[in-house]
Amino acid sequence: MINESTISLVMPCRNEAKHLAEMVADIPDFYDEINCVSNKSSDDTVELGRELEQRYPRFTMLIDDRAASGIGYGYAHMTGIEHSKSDIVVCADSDCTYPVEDVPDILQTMEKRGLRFASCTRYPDSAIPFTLQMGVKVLNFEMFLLYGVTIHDSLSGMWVFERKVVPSLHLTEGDWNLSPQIKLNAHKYLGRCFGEVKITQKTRQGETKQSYLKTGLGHLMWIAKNRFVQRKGIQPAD
Ligand SMILES: Nc1nc2c(ncn2[C@@H]2O[C@H](COP(=O)(O)OP(=O)(O)O)[C@@H](O)[C@H]2O)c(=O)[nH]1
Ligand SMILES: [Mg+2]
Repeated sequence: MINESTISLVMPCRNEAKHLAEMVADIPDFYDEINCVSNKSSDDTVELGRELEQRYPRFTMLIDDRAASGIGYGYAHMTGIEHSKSDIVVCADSDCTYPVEDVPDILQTMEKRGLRFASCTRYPDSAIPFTLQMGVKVLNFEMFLLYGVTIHDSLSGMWVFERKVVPSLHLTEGDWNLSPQIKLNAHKYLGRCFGEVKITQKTRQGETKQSYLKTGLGHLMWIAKNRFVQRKGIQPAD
């Protein structure tokens, strides 16, 4: 798969100027395209992105400043995915935490297991703070109870998938809830072609800007509410 396929990287980005140049310089050559999408950055992220576009022909700085209650993580992803032209799309934060260099191995695992969408699970990982692990476990359990899906990392922000499955993902959530939505929809519409692949998380560069408690409660509500939303007339993709 890796030999024949082209690969796009999608990076949602808000105020990551301090380490963005370093991160982009380290992105392996097997990525044909890098779509970094700034959402309401108030530091030099966008200006730096313009410089990186001059330096690296495969790099594009996109801007999507839409936000839902101040958050635009989902909008940034949707815009990056929409602009991706490769066979394979890889989504990962712009904070150096996700091992984007491991994608060849991930693709091999996907091929062996017949997956078209892989959510990259960070768990089990004892290095992740206990309270964060507990929060994720609660959401994993909620997903199991309400959707029958067994998942180890309901909030992973790294996904690898065939671009052909994008219409099956039915992405609509502009805020943090795009993260549970993409997994639940991949499970719902792709069935056995959806699965998790283990990764090892790295140290974050720069500070997280989110409140885990507030975001976690938002996810808890959204996952429950989404269970009862009727989707009429939606057909799975080929
Ligand atoms: N905080 C925040 N980050 C955003 C937003 N839109 C895009 N991002 C990017 O989304 C990624 C995830 O945010 P992060 O702070 O790393 O959250 P965490 O991984 O849960 O700690 C990062 O690459 C951010 O730069 C947004 O609306 N708010
Ligand atoms: Mg992150």
